[in-house]
Amino acid sequence: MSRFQFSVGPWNVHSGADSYGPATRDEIPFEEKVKKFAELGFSAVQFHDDDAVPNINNLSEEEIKAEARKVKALLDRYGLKAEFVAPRLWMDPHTIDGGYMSSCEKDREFAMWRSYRSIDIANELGCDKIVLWLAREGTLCAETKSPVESTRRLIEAIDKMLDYDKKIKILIEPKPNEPIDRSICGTIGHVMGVSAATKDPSRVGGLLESAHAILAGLDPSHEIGFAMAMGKLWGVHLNDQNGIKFDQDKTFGVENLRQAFNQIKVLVENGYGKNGEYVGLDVKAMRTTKTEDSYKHLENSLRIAKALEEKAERFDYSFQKKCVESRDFEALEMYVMDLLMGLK
Ligand SMILES: [Mn+2]
Repeated sequence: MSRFQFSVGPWNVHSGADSYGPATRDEIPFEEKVKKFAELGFSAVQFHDDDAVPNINNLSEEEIKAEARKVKALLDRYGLKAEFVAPRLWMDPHTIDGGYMSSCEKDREFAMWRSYRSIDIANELGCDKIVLWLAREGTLCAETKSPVESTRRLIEAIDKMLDYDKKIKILIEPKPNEPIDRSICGTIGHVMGVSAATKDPSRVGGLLESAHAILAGLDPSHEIGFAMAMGKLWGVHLNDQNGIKFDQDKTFGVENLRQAFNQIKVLVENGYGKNGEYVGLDVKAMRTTKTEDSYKHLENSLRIAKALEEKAERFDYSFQKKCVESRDFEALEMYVMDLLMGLK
């Protein structure tokens, strides 16, 4: 029995299309995914605004809320909560050059409209978190935007969201690059800086994705720890990543088990989840995966996360203390490897 409540986004189950090739699996209807998520033991679903309300651009504000209420009823039917809503700004023709930081005023207004609608949807779904993955906020050509002005525009956009709803919390999910070349807000440290510069830092925090930290050349467990030290880790996207390349969203723990262990360990040690935070997965099946195995990467991620939680619980802190005092880090390292190999 895990101490954690797990969440998952509908995009975790996808047809296998990538930048270089078409789909390799069938699309699975939204309700079927939700039913399966409940069966797999998830407690909550993560949403993009248009996961909850497809065709959002062509609906009125009232129509959007009505559509969101239908999704809430569907979640209730399967005993699931909504974790957050994230405006999906990167897919839209209005945000080719970015949303909050676009050079075009009309695009920036569109980004705010989608952000306000995301807040409306969150309210209808009964959740108080908005996640900003700033996919296209940065530069493809460095001289097109001032990093100073762009950073200020992000802070202004968040301030407007905080004004729009006095209870909403904004979580920035940092990523250093891809699809943008140079991101404006690439790490949890950047997120803490932006949070401090907003009008209500108590409502602006972070969501750390393992793969994004690795892409920044950082250890995810230290990014998690840094945010937790500030009381601002309000979400995680656990997954894995083989080195610094494109964002792979691999099954949690399959590339670097020790790094995965240390992510779970820091969450366990610091009481993550005690304020209702979810352990979110953001994992993709391999392109070779068949339709009938569409959920296997989720099952495997849960299995590894729970097994590592059990390892973290068994971690021998008195032995660790002894090793640290005698500066025998070699023995401590071998103990961790033995623990992970099932020899302890
Ligand atoms: Mn990712």
